[in-house]
Amino acid sequence: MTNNAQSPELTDGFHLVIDAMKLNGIDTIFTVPGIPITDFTRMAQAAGIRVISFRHEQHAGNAAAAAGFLTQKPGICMTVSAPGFLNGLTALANATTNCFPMILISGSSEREIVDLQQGDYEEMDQLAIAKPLCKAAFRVLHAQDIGVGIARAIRSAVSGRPGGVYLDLPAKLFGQTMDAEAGKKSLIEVVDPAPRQIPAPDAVQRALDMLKGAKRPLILLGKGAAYAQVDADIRALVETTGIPYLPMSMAKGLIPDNHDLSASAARSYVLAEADVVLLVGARLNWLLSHGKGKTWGGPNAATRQFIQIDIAPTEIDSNVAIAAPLIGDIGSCVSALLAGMGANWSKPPADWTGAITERKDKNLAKMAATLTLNPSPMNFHGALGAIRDVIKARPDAIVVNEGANTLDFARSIVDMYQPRKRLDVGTWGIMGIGMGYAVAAAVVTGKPVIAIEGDSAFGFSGMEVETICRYNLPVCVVVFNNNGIYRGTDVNASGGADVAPTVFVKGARYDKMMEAFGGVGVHATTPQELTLALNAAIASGKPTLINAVIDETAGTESGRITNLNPKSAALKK
Ligand code: ADP
Ligand code: TPW
Ligand code: MG
Repeated sequence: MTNNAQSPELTDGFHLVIDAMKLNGIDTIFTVPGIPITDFTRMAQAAGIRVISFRHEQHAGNAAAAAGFLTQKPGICMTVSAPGFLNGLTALANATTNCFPMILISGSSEREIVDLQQGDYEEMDQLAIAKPLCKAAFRVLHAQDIGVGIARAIRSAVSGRPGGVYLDLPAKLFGQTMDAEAGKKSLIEVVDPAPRQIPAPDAVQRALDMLKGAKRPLILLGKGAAYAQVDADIRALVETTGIPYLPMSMAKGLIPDNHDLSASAARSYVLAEADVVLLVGARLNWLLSHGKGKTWGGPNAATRQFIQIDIAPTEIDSNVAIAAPLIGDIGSCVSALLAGMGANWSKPPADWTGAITERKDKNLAKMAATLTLNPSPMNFHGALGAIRDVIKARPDAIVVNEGANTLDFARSIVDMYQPRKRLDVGTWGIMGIGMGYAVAAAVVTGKPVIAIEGDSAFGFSGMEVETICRYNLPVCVVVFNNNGIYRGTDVNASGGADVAPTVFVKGARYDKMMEAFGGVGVHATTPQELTLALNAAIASGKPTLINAVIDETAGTESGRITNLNPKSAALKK
């Protein structure tokens, strides 16, 4: 037990929280200090916890969420009361939406004053506000309950479907003292925080029977499958069955994207044609067109059957009927399927796999031709072709990706070869995750990080380049600078002096932002310059920002989700 509270026989709230964290293997905190947690961050650092201090709580929160996804341990974000708490809340809600385990711990003002609305410093009923936006929310009022509070927060974050948890710690709690020995006894080391959930044998058999009867089977891998860290079994499932698979964007690399059975380059074909679809840790939400409509049309639309592996039973039938739900943790479900398959599982009919290969080859050839065009000014393909080759040579590098065109093109052009190497805007398509995710990826893995950022997307978290420089993290940010949101060519329809809402300062030099804090800034106008700078950044491990100048006419409105833009009824007439 840390023992520098007021008296050798006493401990206090500060130290109990720190000791509870250490007891549970929490070694990093992402934070912005201030009343009432400033001393906490100092003491945590003194006690050997890594404290990464940000410039804005949203990015500290995003870092915690990414750390949770990468490690299966809840990422910890710690903030001050009211405004700091609210800044962290977007990240907490986003983590919950994406099923990433994190804990937002916020200091709060005095309950007696808050509840009577007497106007305390940073007064806010934080617990009530957090509750609907996360998986669970707790408040600890007494020092002797800190152990229970931390244990419940950890369990809630990582067990079952992972998600965000809010833990409210009033300022007064930190200074509360209690007997050191009793304090030590009050702490809980969480045993088996994310218990395995074994699927029922009849559910396994139902899934196997359905898969066996399939003529045009397809496996869809989602980020739940990446999170589960059972990479070898998932690869064995695909290879043993010989079933073509599609990775959702954060499941890219779980099996190398250049694998024979990857159907990514024939995506629309396989979604339309498949007769039995096995979902592994992927939800049938908007990213999969809700499992219906044009995307899922084709001759088998009426009879298509879904098998869904998920840890959350209520996910089943959320959009379409699921014929074979398989409820359990992905590791247990996949190994049960493998065990049930036996040695002579017959591979899918050759007309199915052959038709996919044919389309793949055609689309890949088309893509290769586009990538070699190299127009000037540089377009998305030129720049991403360069990044694609660098990643191929450094498959251990982690890619962070946000933007619209910058996101959609990078997802299809930049192949991934290892699991959990791609972090992006996820379920919400949220902008602003860039620098937070990049910091977390660098801190928890020590691997090179390449953040592929639209110029708009980068702006949401751009100030954190100072954080990247301060901790000297091996992060290379590539800003795809096309002078605006989607493109830089919109005009103000009124003819007034203001530029259009989607247009930024032309020819901005984002590279200077990194230079301002001692990092390396590069202005790149060709794929060759980009390749050189990126390789240098990876070799040196120095914080780098490459301002990649992209043709401002090259992008399309909303990237690939133009169809989700509401149309003006007046203009349609
Ligand atoms: P994607 O966006 O890649 O399609 P989603 O976030 O929509 O992925 O889906 C992830 C799913 O994985 C969630 O429904 C979640 O409940 C599930 N999941 C997460 N971890 C596990 C696990 N260890 N075992 C089983 N299911 C899991
Ligand atoms: C929190 C809306 C979606 S994509 C985008 C915005 C503002 C930026 C696109 O421009 P960018 O990319 O990054 O320059 P590119 O290559 O197409 O030019 N606020 C939040 N989340 C979202 N999704 C938005 C706004 C949006
Ligand atoms: Mg842009």
